[in-house]
Amino acid sequence: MQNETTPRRQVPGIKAYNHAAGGWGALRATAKAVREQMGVLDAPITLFHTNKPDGFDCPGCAWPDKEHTSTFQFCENGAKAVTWEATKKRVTPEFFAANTVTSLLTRTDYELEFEGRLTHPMAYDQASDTYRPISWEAAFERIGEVLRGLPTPDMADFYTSGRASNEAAFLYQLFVREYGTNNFPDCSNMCHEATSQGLPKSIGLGKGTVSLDDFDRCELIIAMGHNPGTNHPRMMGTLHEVSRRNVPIIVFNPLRERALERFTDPQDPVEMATLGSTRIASSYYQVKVGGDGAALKGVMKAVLALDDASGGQVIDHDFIATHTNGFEALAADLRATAWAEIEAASGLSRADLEAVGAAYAKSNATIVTYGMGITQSTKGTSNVQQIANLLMLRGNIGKAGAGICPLRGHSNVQGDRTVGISEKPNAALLEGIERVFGFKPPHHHGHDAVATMQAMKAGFSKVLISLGGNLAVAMPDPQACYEAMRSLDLAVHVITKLNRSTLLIGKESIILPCLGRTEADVQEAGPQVVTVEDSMSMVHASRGSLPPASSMLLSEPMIVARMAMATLPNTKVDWMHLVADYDRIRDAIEAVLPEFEDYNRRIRIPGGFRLPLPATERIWNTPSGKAEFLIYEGLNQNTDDSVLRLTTLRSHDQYNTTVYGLNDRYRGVFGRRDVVFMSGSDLAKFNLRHGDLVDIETALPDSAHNRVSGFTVVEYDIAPGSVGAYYPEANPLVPLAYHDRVSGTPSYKSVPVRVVPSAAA
Ligand SMILES: Nc1nc2c(c(=O)[nH]1)N[C@H]1C(S)=C(S)[C@@H](COP(=O)(O)OP(=O)(O)OC[C@H]3O[C@@H](n4cnc5c(=O)[nH]c(N)nc54)[C@H](O)[C@@H]3O)O[C@H]1N2
Ligand SMILES: Nc1nc2c(c(=O)[nH]1)N[C@H]1C(S)=C(S)[C@@H](COP(=O)(O)OP(=O)(O)OC[C@H]3O[C@@H](n4cnc5c(=O)[nH]c(N)nc54)[C@H](O)[C@@H]3O)O[C@H]1N2
Ligand SMILES: [Mo]
Repeated sequence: MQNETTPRRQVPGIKAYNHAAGGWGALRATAKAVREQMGVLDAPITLFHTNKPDGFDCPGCAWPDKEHTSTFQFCENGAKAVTWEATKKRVTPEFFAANTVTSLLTRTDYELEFEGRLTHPMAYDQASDTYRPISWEAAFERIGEVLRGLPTPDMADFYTSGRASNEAAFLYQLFVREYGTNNFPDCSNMCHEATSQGLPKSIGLGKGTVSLDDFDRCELIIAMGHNPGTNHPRMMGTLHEVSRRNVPIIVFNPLRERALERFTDPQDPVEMATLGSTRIASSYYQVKVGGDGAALKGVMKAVLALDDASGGQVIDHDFIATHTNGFEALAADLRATAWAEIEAASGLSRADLEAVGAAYAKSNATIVTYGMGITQSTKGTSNVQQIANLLMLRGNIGKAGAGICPLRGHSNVQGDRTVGISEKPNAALLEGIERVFGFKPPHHHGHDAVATMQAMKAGFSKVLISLGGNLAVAMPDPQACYEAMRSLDLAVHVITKLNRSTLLIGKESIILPCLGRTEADVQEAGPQVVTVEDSMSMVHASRGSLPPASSMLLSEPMIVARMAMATLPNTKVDWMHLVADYDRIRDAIEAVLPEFEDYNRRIRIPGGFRLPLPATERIWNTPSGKAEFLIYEGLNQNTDDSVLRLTTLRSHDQYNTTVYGLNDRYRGVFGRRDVVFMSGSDLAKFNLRHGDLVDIETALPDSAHNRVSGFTVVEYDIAPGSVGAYYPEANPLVPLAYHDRVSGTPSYKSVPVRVVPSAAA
C-alpha cells in the first residue's frame, strides 16, 4: 500500500489501524457509548434486556439470534443503537423556543441528534421561525384537515423507515389505503429493493432462503458487498464460528475491511484473555466498485468450463432440468462474454475468478451473503439475479447448508414489507384487506422513494407523512431533495430525535414524538409487545421496559390510529379497539395474511416463528413455476480513463443518517468525515498526494450541480479505479435520476466521478 521510499505524509485524524477488529477496543467503545448517553446504573440493565426472550429487539441490525438468547452485552454497535435511544438528553419546547429553525440548519446531523429525545408534539410557526408546542388533538385535527382537502389522495406520500413494528406498519398501510393511495416510499427503496424486485423473478421469493442453522452446515461462504464488523455485528459471531470450522470465506469488497480479515470475538473469553484473533476471509478479492456483475459472470464462466472438462460433474444438471428455465441461454451468454471484458469490468484477474469457481465447484453447500455493495447500483437487480444464478448452478437453493442471504438493513424493514408497506401491492394483500375490513383499497401503483421526491419537486405531491426516518438526508442529491421538501404544504414527522428533514420546511411542519423500542408501551389492555421480522424471516416479539423519555409520548400504533380517525370520518376500521390491545392488531394481520396463522400464540414461544419460504422447499412462485436463470446484459465498464467509480460508505460510528461520533476506527479515520479514500496507484495517476485537498464532481450528463469540495484525499487499500466517501456527506454526488431502472434503487455505490485538486486549496 505505502511506497517504502516515501514516508507517508502526516494528515490530521488519519492513523492506520493495525489490530484485529472487535476485542477490547469494542468493549471500550461500548463503555464510552454508555457513559456519554446513559446513566451507568441503568445501562447494564437495559443492555441486558436486548434480544432476550422477554426483552426488546435490538434496533441495531436485522441479523437473527439463536432462540433470541444472545449475550448481547458485548455487541458494540448494538450498544450504540440502544444507548442512543435510551439517552438521558432531551429536546424540550424550551430548546425549540431558544433555537430558530434557520439557526438549527447550520448544525451538523451529528449535533442535531446529539441533543437527545423529543418530548412534545411541535408545530412550526412561520412568524417566529421556531417550532412551538401543539396538543396531540390539534395536531391530528390539522393533519386530517389537510389530507381531506387534497384534490386526490395521490398528492400525499407516506414514508416508512424500517424501525416501525409490524403492528405500526400494518395499521399505517391500512390507514393510507383506506384514505385512497398506494404512495408508500420506504427505506427499502434505497436499500434492498433490488432483492425485493429481483429475486421473485429468479426464485419466486423476494427474501433470503437461509436460516442460522445453515451456517452450521455450509462448506463455503461467499460474502459480497457488506461490512458486518460495523453494520451486522452479531453476524461476526457466526462468521467467527464458521471460520473456526475451517470453512473457506471468500470476500468480494473493493475496500479491505478489517473485520472481514481478522476478528477477536468479545464473547470468546479465551481469545480476549490471550489477545488472540481469528481470520475471517480465506481469500479477499478487491473487486472494482460496480464490478460485481462482471465478477459473478466470470465465476460462472469458470464453473461452466470446469463442468465441460469434467464431463458434466460440476453443475447440478438434475436440479437444472427439474427446477429451472433459461440455463442454455445463460450458458450461451457466458461463453460469448470474453475474459478480457470480465477482467476490465471487475478489476479481477481470470485466475482469481477461476480460483473462486474451483472453490465453488468443490463445495457441496454454499451460502452467498450480500449487502449494499450489490444492491445500490444501476445494475442492482441484475447483480442479485446473478447471485441466484450462481447458486442455482449447483442446486444451492432449497438445500441444507446452502442458499442466498441478503443482509437486511433496518431491524424490521423486512417485516414492514411483509405486512403491506409496498407501492405495488400484490393481489392477495388487497383482497385480504377488502375481505376483512370491507373497503376497496386502491389498486393503482403508487410512488416509491425516488418517485416521491420527483413528484414533490414537480409540485404534484403536497403532503409528506414520515413514520420514522430522515428521508431528505437519506436520499441522494440533497440539492434536489431539499428543494422538494421545501415545496410541501405539510410535512409530518413521527420520530424520536430531531433531524434535518424536520428543518426543511415548506408551509407547515409537525413533529410527533413517539416511543422507541426500548420503552414500555402501555395501552388500555396493559403493557404491550410489538413484533418484528429479521433477515431470516423469523418473527418474534419485542417488549420495551424503560420508562418513556417523556410522559407526552404516544406509541406509533396509537399515532397512526389517531391520524386515521382524524382523516377518515367514515372509516370502516375500529381504530381504538385495535390499539387498545395489540393482540387484536395481530389478529387482523393474520386475517388478512394467512401466513401469520396462529400469530399471537406463536410469538409467545421464545424465538418466535418462521414465515413460510416456498423457495426453501423448491416451490417456485414464478409465472412458469420454475426458477429462472436471468442474464446480465452488458458489463458496467468505464470507457473514460479520467473517471473513477465512487462508492458511499457507513463509518463505524453511525447508523444511517444518525452520526454517533466522528471516528471510523477500523479504517483509521478519527474526528472527521470529510475524506475520500483512493488507491496509491490512482494517487500517482492523478498526480495527487495523501492529504491533498480535492473536489469531487459527478461525471454524468446533466450533473453539473452534483459536486462537493474541500475533501481530503486519504491513501487507502481500495481497488484501483474506485474511490470511497461517507454517506451522507457524499450524497450530493449521486444524481436523483441515477438509479436502477428496475428497482428504483439509487446508485449510491457506483457513481462515475472525477477527483480534482480543490479550487478551495
Ligand atoms: N452500525 C450500523 N449498523 C447498520 C447500519 C448503520 O448505518 N450502522 N445501517 C443498517 C442498514 S439500513 C443497512 S442497509 C445495513 C448496511 O450494511 P452494509 O451493506 O454493510 O452497508 P455499507 O456500509 O453501505 O457497506 C457496504 C460494504 O460494501 C462495500 N462496497 C462498496 N461498493 C461496493 C461494490 O461495488 N461491490 C462490492 N462487492 N462491495 C462494495 C463497502 O466497502 C462496504 O464494506 O446495515 C444496517 N446496520
Ligand atoms: N449515500 C448513501 N445514502 C444512503 C445509503 C447509502 O449507503 N449511501 N443507504 C440507504 C439505506 S440502506 C437506507 S435504509 C436509508 C435510511 O434512511 P432512513 O431510514 O430514513 O434514515 P435513518 O437515518 O435510519 O433515520 C433516522 C431517524 O429515525 C428516527 N427514529 C429512530 N428510531 C425511531 C423509532 O423507533 N421510531 C420512529 N418513528 N422514528 C425513529 C430518528 O428521529 C432519526 O433521526 O438511507 C439510504 N441512504
Ligand atoms: Mo438500509
